[in-house]
Amino acid sequence: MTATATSPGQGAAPGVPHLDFDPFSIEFFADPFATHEELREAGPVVYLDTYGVYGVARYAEVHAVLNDPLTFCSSRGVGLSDFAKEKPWRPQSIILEADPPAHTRTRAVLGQVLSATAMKPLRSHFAARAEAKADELLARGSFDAITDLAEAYPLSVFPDALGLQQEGREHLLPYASLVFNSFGPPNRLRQEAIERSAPHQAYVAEQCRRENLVPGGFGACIHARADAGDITHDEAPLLVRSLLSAGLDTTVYGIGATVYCLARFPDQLAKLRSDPTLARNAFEEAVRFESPVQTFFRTTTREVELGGHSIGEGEKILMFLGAANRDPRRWENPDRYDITRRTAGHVGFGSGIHMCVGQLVARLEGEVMLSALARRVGSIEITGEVKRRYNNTLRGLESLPITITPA
Ligand code: OVV
Repeated sequence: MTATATSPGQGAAPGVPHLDFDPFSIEFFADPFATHEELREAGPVVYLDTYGVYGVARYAEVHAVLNDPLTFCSSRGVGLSDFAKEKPWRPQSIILEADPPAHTRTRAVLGQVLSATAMKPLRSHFAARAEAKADELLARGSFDAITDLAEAYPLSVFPDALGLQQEGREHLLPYASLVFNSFGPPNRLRQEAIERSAPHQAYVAEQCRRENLVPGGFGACIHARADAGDITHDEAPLLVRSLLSAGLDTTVYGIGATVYCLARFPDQLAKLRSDPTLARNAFEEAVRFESPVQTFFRTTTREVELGGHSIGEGEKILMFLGAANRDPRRWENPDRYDITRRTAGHVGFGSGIHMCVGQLVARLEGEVMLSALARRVGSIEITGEVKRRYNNTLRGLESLPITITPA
């Protein structure tokens, strides 16, 4: 392979192994696992010649980078593009793409809006919708587990919980797909998504305004925190935008991953059926096993030692979350989907101060949907062609035709 394309960095530090595969190519997305192993085995830190960036794929280094957010910053973007050198394609996120101290205030607000206390009144409604969805799908028998389940269920609860109007919701999944493609290099996935982004961006900007958000929802709660003085009235719509960006597609991929796992590993479905209280961990283990969010970047703010190498300031580092989540240095039988595994410590939701602020919403959706299925379904069979969906950041399926039978 030829090492060309953009070269943001100064070149690798001496002794760092070079790899020349493209971590944002369709071939890699189709089957990343052998390359993940090569990445981990090459060393604690590698240099990816295709983009002139460092990479980390072992659990220890991914965890270390995530947990030193001032050295490995987010404010220069968590995609390939360095905001110190290139203008962001949309106004910067004030939580994802921010560092302390600015991050601390916005994170506290979203953390409270999406807290355990805030989940309590949602649970019974989320569970009722999951049970209705499971009943409907069981009556149909055969359906597409991506569109009819993994997408349909979150769409039936999350936009209402946010307080969105009915009109225009068809923009939500395309907008999220755009946001996650935008973290990648200027390849076809990113460029085509941005070219087509105007109507989706216009929809999202409009829905983030206070007057368009139904009282009682997450969105209205965020705006109320501006009245309280915790954030400014200009910041509130941008925090709503973060929920619209990251709150829906991610759970679609998480639920899709879990169903795909249960369809492929019937012994694990049997275990789940015999004890539906395992539903929450079955979801969590699927987040580890498939890692719906595969990668994020950080940018170094100073010269720093990592994995025995000295890395200069202003270098992009690509974190392979999916590879860390299957690192045999950290996990026993990492390539086994095991719903009774101790999943704590996986980095599928990240780690440290930026760890998924919506994780309780995600787990609630995952738990109640999988629990509803566990209590009704006897078997899951894949009955058609499994088609992969390609995105610069997200790993998941386009289509998963299945037939389910009653217990
Ligand atoms: C975690 C995440 C993904 C995408 C967008 C955002 C956050 C945001 O804050 O906009």
